Amino acid sequence: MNVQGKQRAANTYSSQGYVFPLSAMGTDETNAYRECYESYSASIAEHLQTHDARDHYLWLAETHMYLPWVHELAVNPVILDVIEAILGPDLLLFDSRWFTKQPGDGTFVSWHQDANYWGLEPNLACTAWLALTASTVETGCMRVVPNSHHKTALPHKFTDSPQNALARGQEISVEVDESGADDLVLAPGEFSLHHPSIIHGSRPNTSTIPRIGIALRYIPAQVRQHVADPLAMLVRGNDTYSHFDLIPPPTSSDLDEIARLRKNCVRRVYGNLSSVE
Ligand SMILES: O=C(O)CCC(=O)C(=O)O
Repeated sequence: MNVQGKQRAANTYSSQGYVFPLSAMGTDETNAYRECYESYSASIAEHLQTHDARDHYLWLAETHMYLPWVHELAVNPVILDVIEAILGPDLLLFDSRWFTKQPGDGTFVSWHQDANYWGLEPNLACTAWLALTASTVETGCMRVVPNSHHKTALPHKFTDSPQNALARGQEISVEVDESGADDLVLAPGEFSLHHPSIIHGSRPNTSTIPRIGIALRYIPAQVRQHVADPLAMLVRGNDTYSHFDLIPPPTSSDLDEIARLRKNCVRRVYGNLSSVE
């Protein structure tokens, strides 16, 4: 993307709270990553089948910390260039999460604002949502309420639908006017960016193909996170603030090492939420 394209994307993001579609990679590269995802997903199929969507984070969150190919996706230069235009040159990745919906599995995401439960100060972050398969109205693409990032934080409640992909079923507890909601339709290899305060969610997959995408959450190095032992990965520039413990990019393809890292990372990030199997 050229300089003007990046600046246009950054301006749209700042005025309406999201921007899409942006192209991260071509068909061959996208297919190669989709195969990586499918092979990983086959290796954890038993867990995904025997656990509700709300518990899938145990295998689908923070994979950039333990799977080298996900780290590669997270440092895609096209994505990082636009994020840099928005957040500046020193970038950390503090969270990632695959959001997969199989045809007819009912998985959805309730209306929520990410900022509400991230504990970031200041509230500076940007999520890139990268599609490996078509993310359409039928497959259950993300939906956002335009300009809602200008609103103050809305009250949320925890809900307990097993098909809500959010670990605690976080949901805005006042009425959301979804009449003007925008569908973030993406082709494979495209991504959207959304602001931490934008109201967003998604409906179930009513199509015959899986929807596979990953949310990659970036912050500038000066941000603090008010949680015990904050953990992040430096993905561009320098971190002169040391507000986070920095985890190095994963390099091992040894399955035992991957399993050990997964448990450590997920326990560290989600420790007080659930026991990590
Ligand atoms: O993938 C989805 O449907 C929702 C994603 C989401 O809530 C997020 O990235 O914050």
